[in-house]
Amino acid sequence: MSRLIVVSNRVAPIKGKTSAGGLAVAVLSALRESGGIWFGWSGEVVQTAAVEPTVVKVGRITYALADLTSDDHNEYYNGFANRTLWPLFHYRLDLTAFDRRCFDGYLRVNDRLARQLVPLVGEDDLIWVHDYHLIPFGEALARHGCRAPVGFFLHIPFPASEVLVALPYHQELLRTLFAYDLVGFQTDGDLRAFHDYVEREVGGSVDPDGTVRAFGRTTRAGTFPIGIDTDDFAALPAKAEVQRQIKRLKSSMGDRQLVIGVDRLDYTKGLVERLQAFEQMLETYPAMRGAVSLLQIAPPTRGEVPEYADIRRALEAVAGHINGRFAEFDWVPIRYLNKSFSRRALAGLFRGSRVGMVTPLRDGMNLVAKEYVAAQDPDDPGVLVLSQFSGAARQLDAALIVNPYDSVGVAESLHLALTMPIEERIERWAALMEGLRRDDVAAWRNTYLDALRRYSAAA
Ligand code: ADQ
Repeated sequence: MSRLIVVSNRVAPIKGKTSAGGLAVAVLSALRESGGIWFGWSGEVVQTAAVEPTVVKVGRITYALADLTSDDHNEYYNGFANRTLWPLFHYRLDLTAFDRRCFDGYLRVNDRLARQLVPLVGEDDLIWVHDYHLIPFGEALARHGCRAPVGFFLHIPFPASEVLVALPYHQELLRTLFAYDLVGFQTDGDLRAFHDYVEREVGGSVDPDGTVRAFGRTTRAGTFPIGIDTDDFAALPAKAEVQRQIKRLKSSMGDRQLVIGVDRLDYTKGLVERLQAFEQMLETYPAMRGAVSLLQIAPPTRGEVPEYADIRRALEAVAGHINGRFAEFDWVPIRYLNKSFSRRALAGLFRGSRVGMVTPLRDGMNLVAKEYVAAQDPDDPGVLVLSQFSGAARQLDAALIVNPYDSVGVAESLHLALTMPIEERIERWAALMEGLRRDDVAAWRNTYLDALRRYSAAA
């Protein structure tokens, strides 16, 4: 089997427990199986970046880590990736910064990283590049003489053309996607948006077999929805330490019910709207006051990007307002925690919660939705309330699907979830779980890599 080289902006911690999410789990198991390299940013910001990456070998996996200078970090990471592409691809034109200097920095860093990887690439290697930080990476690899097959997977949504074309350099960016042998998206909706852009904006064409032609170049594009390690996650709540934690959680709740939300603190996750819908539920159904709390876990991320400080302030204000309005001396409606938890701890919290609220305003997939379902007790499962704007909603249609902008509708669904009879909870959960077992992370990885091998052999 060919050796795999995975390229992503960040590389999972080399030592210690993997508290990592979907991408890291998928990548690690693939690399352990076939042996290979994981290449990415070391997380270090230095004065002068080294010419060669630092290479560390652990078992069959070689980690190759490159540093960034502070200009790189500002322009590539904080700038074009997180202040332009992230908001734009999540339909937040109002938060999108347009700065040619940052785009140039993004192209420069992609070029340098690709140049650093090329000497490590062997003849039979297969390269898999991940996410929006690295769209031009494949083209940069080719520029530096790399001839290995290269695929790309976009973890976030691909926006509608009307939104995408607001980016002044959309053509310059999008033509680089055509350097890949295969471009993968999370959902059919994303793929359709890509086809639409190609056909309507740049006069390209799409063949029925998935071949896409534009800019005088050809690539293949397809849908590969990412999954979780379902059986592994489902086994976590049985562990003794998780059992103890669930007991502690339940005794802190008494006979009250818990609704849980777990997200990075990000404006795409619909956190303010979620809290407002919870408030609406307490207003519309007074019997729920004192009977249910929302546990919202949201550790801060991307602290150097100003929009993230804004969302943090907004969330604190709305949580404070709701608690001030409804709390009693022995009950608070919202428990808001700003820290991160291990996978095990999260599994315990999911298991102890009657409802999982996953209500992003836009999300490529959303793995929390899948993890919540996998962690449930098959004999007494909780209910998932899921945004129609998450990629996961395309697969998890036995959840209660909601429009996160409609606080009255979300409040009704939340109430329905909290009062749902056990037979219906079991029926919905079993349907969801069947899909999660079939379309797990191994299926995602294998389907993608098989397609990449096939298309690159045919090219
Ligand atoms: P994210 O935006 O980070 O990922 P998501 O898929 O929900 O969103 O989460 C990724 C992982 O982080 C999950 O495994 C989750 O358990 C973990 N996580 C989230 N909040 C946490 C917390 N408070 N403490 C500990 N762990 C936490 C991007 C895209 C998504 C896409 C994924 C994978 O934005 O749409 O699903 O990549 O493709």
